[in-house]
Amino acid sequence: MAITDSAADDTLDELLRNKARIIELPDDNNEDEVTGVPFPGNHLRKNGIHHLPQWLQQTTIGLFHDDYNTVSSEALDKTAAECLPHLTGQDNQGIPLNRHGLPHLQRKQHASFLHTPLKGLPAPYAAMDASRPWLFYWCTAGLSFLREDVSMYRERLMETVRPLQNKIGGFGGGHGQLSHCACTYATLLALATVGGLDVIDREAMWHWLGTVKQADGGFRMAIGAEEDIRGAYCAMTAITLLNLPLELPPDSPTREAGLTHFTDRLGEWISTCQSYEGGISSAPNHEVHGAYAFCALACLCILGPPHITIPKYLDVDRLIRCLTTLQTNPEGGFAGRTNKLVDACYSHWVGGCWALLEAAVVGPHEAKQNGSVSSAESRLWNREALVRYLLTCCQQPGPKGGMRDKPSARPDGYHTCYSLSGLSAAQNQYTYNTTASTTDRETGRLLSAFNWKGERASEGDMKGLSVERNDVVELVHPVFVIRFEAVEEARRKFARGGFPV
Ligand code: FPP
Ligand code: K
Ligand code: ZN
Repeated sequence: MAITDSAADDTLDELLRNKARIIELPDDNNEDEVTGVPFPGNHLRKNGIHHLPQWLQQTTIGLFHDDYNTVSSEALDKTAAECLPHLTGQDNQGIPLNRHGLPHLQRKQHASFLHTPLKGLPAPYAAMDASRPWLFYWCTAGLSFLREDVSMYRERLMETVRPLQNKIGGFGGGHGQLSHCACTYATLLALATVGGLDVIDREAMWHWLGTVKQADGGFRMAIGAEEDIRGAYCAMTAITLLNLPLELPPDSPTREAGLTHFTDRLGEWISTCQSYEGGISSAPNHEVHGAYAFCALACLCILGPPHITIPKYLDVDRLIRCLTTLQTNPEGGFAGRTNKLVDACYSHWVGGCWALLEAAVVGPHEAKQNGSVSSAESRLWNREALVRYLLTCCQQPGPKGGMRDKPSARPDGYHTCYSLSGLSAAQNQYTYNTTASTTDRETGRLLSAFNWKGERASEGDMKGLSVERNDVVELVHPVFVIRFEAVEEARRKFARGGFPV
């Protein structure tokens, strides 16, 4: 006999009654008069703040949390326990509250945290020698998301990255290191942010990218290195922002396999990274991770308009279902993979997927009723929960500032940059202009990634998200993850294409 819906409901009721553990609440909690749900917000009421959202009032540690303890379940419980006092406002770490009772975004402190590494680093940072371009990107881009002026870093950054650029094209992590797609991507975005793109040898870059393109359509991270989805996204970012020719250079080994363009077999290769779970892995048959979903979606948004390329190469419903499970309960941020912990950096890697997916789902015909972040197609994810996680759990208190993975972690540039871009994704609205051209007729440049529009959070959005104007982050480009102004400058600067420009 088939299980009827009502039988399924009964089973769920039973599970909720018997198995689901209501979160451990602070001492001062009574049941809420209206819902009968234990209400972890009495201390907020004491402060005259009545607003604690429904999802947080009713939250449980996992709907199907059973009594079988594993290393993973214990780590998940420990994380929930360290976050709850912050989420409920019991512990605000001394950060001043906005009028909705959420900690303000500590703009000045986070800016100072990001300026510091750009001025010189202490010896222990030698361990990061192969990742220097990432530090440049996280700090300069993060500062720009806070509307800080970064033009004073232009000359120095140009001089610093000059020796990282190899004669054969591309950038390595440090002096004398092999050119690498990730370092090239990070250097490019940092240079775009400070206005220093002139240092890049575009023609050499084009040749080098021709040596990492593979016959199956993907890209290796470096010559002889692994082929994965990061390579595809990083390489296509460079080709598009710098307006390099889409034709493979004559010396590209891939030409022998019959390929003629960087885009050949690329969408098909990305398809092979979608797993049985619906999520995206670094390469075919690897483990799904939220960060790779962003790389795949952003790369498809470079190849063409989201409503065309995303459904063409991915099963959108199954991807949405998979990413939805990554928003964690009760923290409200995102985890990178199934059964793992919330981490602020996934506010970008997973949080950044929604604008791209929403554009894929909405398409050209169902124009949005209004641009508000509360409109129906925005409900693929809980923006309010992400904002609350970032503002309450991820801000390091005190004058040094910075943002962190979770309360027990120390702040760093990586988590500060991607917390800010995740905040921007949650607070503002990003839409794709389906009527704009997708290719430049003169140069062949792919234009889809330039067709995004950002709209700042409206008064209504801010109220819905419990933030004030000063808690809202700048518009961050949903594909290139730098400010729109920096994308626009790169578009204009290389509009003529060819070598040299
Ligand atoms: C697991 O780390 C993380 C990964 C396997 C992938 C991380 C990938 C990115 C952050 C994206 C890189 C993108 C570009 C463009 C270079 P973990 O086991 O420490 O974390 P987890 O427990 O949260 O999965
Ligand atoms: K992690
Ligand atoms: Zn992280």
